[in-house]
Amino acid sequence: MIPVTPSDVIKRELHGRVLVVRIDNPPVNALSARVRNELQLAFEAAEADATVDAVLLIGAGRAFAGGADIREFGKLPKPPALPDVCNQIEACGKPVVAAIHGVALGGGLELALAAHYRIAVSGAKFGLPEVTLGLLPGSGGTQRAPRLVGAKAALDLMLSGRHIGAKDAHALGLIDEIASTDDVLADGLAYTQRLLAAHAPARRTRDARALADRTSSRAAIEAARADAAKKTRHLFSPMKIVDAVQAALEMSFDDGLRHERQLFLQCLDSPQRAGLVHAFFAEREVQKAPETRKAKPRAITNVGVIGGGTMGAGIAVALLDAGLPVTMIERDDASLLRGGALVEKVYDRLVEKGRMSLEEKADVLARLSGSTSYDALDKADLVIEAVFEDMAVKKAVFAELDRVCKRGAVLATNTSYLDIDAIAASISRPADVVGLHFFSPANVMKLLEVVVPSKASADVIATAFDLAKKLRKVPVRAGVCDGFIGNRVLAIYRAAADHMMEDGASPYQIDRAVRDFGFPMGPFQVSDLAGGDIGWATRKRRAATRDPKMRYVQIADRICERGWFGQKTGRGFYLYAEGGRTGQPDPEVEAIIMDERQRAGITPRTFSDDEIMRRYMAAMINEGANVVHEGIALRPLDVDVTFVHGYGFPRHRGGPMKYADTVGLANVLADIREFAKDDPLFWKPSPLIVDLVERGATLASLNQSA
Ligand code: 3H9
Repeated sequence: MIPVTPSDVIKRELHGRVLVVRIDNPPVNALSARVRNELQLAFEAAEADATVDAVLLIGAGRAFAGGADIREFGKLPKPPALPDVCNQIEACGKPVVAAIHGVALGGGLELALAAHYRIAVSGAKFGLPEVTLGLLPGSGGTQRAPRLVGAKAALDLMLSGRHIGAKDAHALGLIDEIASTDDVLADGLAYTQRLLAAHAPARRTRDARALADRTSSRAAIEAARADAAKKTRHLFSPMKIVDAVQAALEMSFDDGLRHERQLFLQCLDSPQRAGLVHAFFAEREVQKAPETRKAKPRAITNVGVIGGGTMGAGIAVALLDAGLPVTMIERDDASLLRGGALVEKVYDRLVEKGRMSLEEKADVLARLSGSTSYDALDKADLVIEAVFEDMAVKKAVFAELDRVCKRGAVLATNTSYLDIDAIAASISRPADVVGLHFFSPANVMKLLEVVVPSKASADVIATAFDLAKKLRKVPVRAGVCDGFIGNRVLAIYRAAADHMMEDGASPYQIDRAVRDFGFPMGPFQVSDLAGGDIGWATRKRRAATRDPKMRYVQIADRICERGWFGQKTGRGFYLYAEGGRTGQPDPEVEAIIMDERQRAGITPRTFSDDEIMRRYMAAMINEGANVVHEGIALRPLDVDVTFVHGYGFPRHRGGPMKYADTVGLANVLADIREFAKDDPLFWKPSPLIVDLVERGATLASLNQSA
C-alpha cells in the first residue's frame, strides 16, 4: 500500500488495484514545481508497484487543474519541467485515466492529454488559454491536441483561448466519455474498471491520427496563419502557435516537442508575456479594495436608474443582464418611452443575430419597469443616476432620492468628472453616496470606476464591488478629483496630442502611430466616435478656471464651431460617407489646422512616429503617476487596469504604468525633462517618478501597498 502524507500536494490512495493520484493545490490546482515533483514521484511509484494495475488522475476541490503556475513565469525555472512530467505520464506502462471536473486549462488540459483515456463530468470546462498570457501550450499541447482533434479544431482552441464544455470536448474527441453523475471519483473509477476489464492498452495521444489527412491539415494551418496575421498583428504568440502546429504536421513527435519547447521559451521571454501576465494578476488585485476586506456588501435585489439616455439605457441593460429588476425614471412619458426603446433595441439586435429567443427577450424586458415619479423608487436598494452632467441637475436628483429612498439604499452617480463629495454633502445621508462611473456602451465596456467620496461608508463601497462582480465588470477604486483616474489622465495625453498637431503632426499621423502601438483607435478617431461636442462642452466649462499661461490648442474648437461633431454629423477630424464609421482624411480640416498654426505663430515641423509615441506615452505615464501619488488610484496597477479596460490600452503591454517600467522609468523621466525645455508648465515631472528614479525603484514596487 502506498502511504498518504496529508501535507502533500499530490495525494495517493489505492482503490482496489487502481491508484488514485489527486492533485490538491488550492485554489485551482496550478501545476507548481512541488506538484510536478510529487506527480513524478507518484507515477514512478505506480509503475514500480505490482499491486497497481491502472492510475486514475483527478483534481481535489473545485478543479482538475487551472494550468501551469502563472506565478512561476519570469522566475528561475525549477525542475521537473511540465513537458517532462507529461511525457512520463504518457510513457507509463499501465493505463492512465484522467477524470475531469471544474476546469482543465492550459497545462491542466495538457496533463489530461498525456493520460491514455479521459472522462469528464458534464459541467467541466476545457481550454488552452495560453495565448491570453502571451504563451503557447508548452507541455506537448501543440503536438498532442492536433494529433487528437485535428489541426483546425486544435488551432481554434489555441488561438482563441476560449473555454469549451464537456459536450463540445466530447464531440471533438478531446475526451472519451461524459460521466453520468457529478461524482468524478466514482465515475472515474468505474470507467477505469471497465477499461481494465476490457484489457484496454496504454493508448498514447502521440500516436493519434487526426493529422493523417495532410492536405486539409495544411489548409487549416495556412488559413490560421493568414487569420493571425490579420487579426492579431501586434501579438507575438499566435504565429508561434501556428508554427508549432506546422511542426506537429511535419516533424516526428519528439522533434515537434523540442520545437514547441523552443517556441515556448521565446514566448516566455517576450515582454508581451510579462505584460499579459501583469494584466491577469492586476485584474484580480483590483477586486480586493480595502473596503471589501473591512465590510460586508449590502443586499441588492432591486435597482433604480435615473435617466433613459444612452448611458442610462446602457446601465439598465447591464443590470438586466445580471438578472436584476430595474426601474427607470424619466422626466416625462416621451423620454421614458425613448429610454425603454433604447433598451429594447439592444435585445432586438441579439434576437436578429440569433443569440436570444423572443421568449428570452420578453423575460428580460419583464424585469424592466418605468415611471415619471421618483416615488417608484421607494423599494430600491440601489439607485444609479445617469442624467445630464450638470451639478445643479445632479443635486436636484439627489434631493429627490434623499426624499423617497428607503434608509440603507445606496445612492450612486454616474458622473464622469463632477465633485461627488459636493453631491454627497448636499443630502442628509452622505455615507450612502458613491460614484459608479460606467463607460459607454455601458452594457459592453468592462471597466467600472468605483469613485469613493470622503464620507462614504465602507459597506457602500463593498456593495459597489459586489455589484461589479454581478455585472461581470472590472471595478477599479478611484478617489474624487476632476476626471477620476481615467478621464483625468486622458485629458493630459489628449492635450499632448493636440500640442503635436499644432506643432506639425497631422491628426491622421498621430492616430496611425497610436494604432500601430496597439490601441484600436487614435485620439482623434475616439473624439469623432464619442462626439466632438462632448469634449467641447467640457472645455467651455473649464475655460474660466484654466490657467491662462497654459498652452491651449483651439483646433478642435474651430472644428466644433462648424457643427462637425464626428461620426454622428458625418464629419469631425475625419470625413464620413453617409452612415459610415470609417473616416477619410479631410483636406478642409488640414486647412483649419494650418490656419491655427499660423494664428499661433507656429512654424510646423515634422514628427517621427516614434517621437509621437514617446510624447503621448510620457504624458499618460506622468499623469498616471500623479494620480497614484495623490492617492486617487490605490496603486499603479489600478491605473493599468483602468486603461486596459476603459481606454483600449493594448493589453499585451500591461497598461501604461507597466509599460513605463518596461521602457525604464529613468528614460521616461529623461523624455519629460527634454520636452519640458519647450513647455515647462505642461511637462512637470511627477514627484512620484522623480522619487522612484532617484531610488532606482520601479512603479511595480508600489503594487503591493494597498
Ligand atoms: C500554462 O499552462 C502554460 C503551459 O502550457 C506550459 C507550461 C510549461 N496559476 O480567476 P480566479 C489564482 S499557462 C497561478 O479569481 P475563478 C488567481 O490568481 C496557464 N494562480 O477564480 C486567484 O488568486 P487570488 C494556463 C492561478 O474561479 C485564484 O487562483 N491557464 C492560476 O474566477 C482564483 O482565480 C490559464 O490561463 C494559475 N494558473 O477562475 C488559466 N489560475 O485568489 C488562468 C488562477 O490570490 N486562470 N490562479 O487572487 C483562470 O482562467 C481562472 O483563474 C480560473 C478560475 C478559470 C482557473
